[in-house]
Amino acid sequence: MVKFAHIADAHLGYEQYRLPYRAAEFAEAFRRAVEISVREDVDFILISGDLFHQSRPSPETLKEAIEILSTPRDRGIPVFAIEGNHDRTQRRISAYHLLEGLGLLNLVGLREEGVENEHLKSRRLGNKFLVKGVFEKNGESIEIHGMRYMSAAWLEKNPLEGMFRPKGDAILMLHQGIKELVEEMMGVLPESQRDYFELKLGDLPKGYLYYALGHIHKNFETTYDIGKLVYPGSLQRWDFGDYETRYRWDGRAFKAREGTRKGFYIVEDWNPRFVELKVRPFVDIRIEADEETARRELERLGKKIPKEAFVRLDLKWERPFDVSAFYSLLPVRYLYVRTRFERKSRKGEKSGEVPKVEDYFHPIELKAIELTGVKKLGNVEGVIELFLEGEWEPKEDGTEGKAEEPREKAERAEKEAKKSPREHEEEKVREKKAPQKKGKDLLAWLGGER
Ligand SMILES: [Mn+2]
Repeated sequence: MVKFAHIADAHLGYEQYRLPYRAAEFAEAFRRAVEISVREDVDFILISGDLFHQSRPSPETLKEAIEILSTPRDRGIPVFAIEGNHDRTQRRISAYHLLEGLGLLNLVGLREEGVENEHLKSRRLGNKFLVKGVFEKNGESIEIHGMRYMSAAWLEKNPLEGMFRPKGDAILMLHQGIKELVEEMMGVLPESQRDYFELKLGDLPKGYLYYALGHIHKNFETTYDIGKLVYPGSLQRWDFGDYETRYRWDGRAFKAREGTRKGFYIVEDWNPRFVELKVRPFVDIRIEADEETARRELERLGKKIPKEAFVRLDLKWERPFDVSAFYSLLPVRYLYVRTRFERKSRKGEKSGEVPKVEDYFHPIELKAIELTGVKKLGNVEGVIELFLEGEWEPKEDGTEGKAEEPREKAERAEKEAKKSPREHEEEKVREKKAPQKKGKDLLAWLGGER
């Protein structure tokens, strides 16, 4: 009877949202997964790709990986690994080779040179070597086949069935998305993980007892042919689509929905058991309501949300309102406010008539939209100028604002914006306790994106 751990997508070194402490948390999750596996006395550990977030991990990240993987090595627990799309390299030597040289893991897959040792065996395949893992215990032998992430184009030319054939009890490790399974998961896949597939289910060679997959960051398990097929998912939450809890406003109340668990697998006698890890909670909130309702309801909801949570707040209403106060309603570790304010059609308007954008916005508002656009935050300086220079007065429905010569002002602001191109598209989120920026309220009004 064999017992092993299956870990995937640890993403060591990932400073999520540019927060160094998130990289520490990704490392911590991996450390706990390995420690639990060792404590459970597994026979071996599988790492199904994306151990690192980048193909060239920093010395600090490498040091962490070495420290964590030293425990199983010192206990004589072999680790078998494949490279993922994040950490594979086009060069001959990757960080995995370095770890292998230190006796910390065994790299399975296509390699330039053959390897023959206690845990690895090779056979020629064209001008390369296909290296497989071998684990023996009490006369029982298990083969661990697999290879690193490959593109859809490569896989089309090199069908897996031609390369992998199970012999006896065998495991197949791959770091790929599979069309049918991705489609099945679609509903709750992290947002950045949609349409991630290079294979169809039928492309998988049959006859393996366990398909140890990686790449899809959501935990998922099913069966294929005679075996179990498992994606453990990433060890930490990947984005706000990968939430722990989601709240949607239905017009009267927030409806809560639980997201996916985070963790890895311990497989005993070919039966996978999920081991949940307590990780940083991500909460995704969406509300479409007026300012007063949104304030009241978020204040109430805020009491239910853990202080250490990362929260995305999606606000939508038909007129803009000041969202700066919302930061104090949700006293969490990290808050990202996303706003969409769209005016609905006015009363008395003939249906079927296409409304003109000029009917809804003050010229300065229009210019502001043009300046900022989507993700053009570098122009925010220009927008601030635009508003701070006065004469700005919100335009009530159907009435004109009092701004004089808005076009000239807008043009001047645009020039200002071009003079000071700043780093944009990043730091869209204001972290709790971050220094308050000048013009904060205005920016919050404009999109809450800083
Ligand atoms: Mn990954």
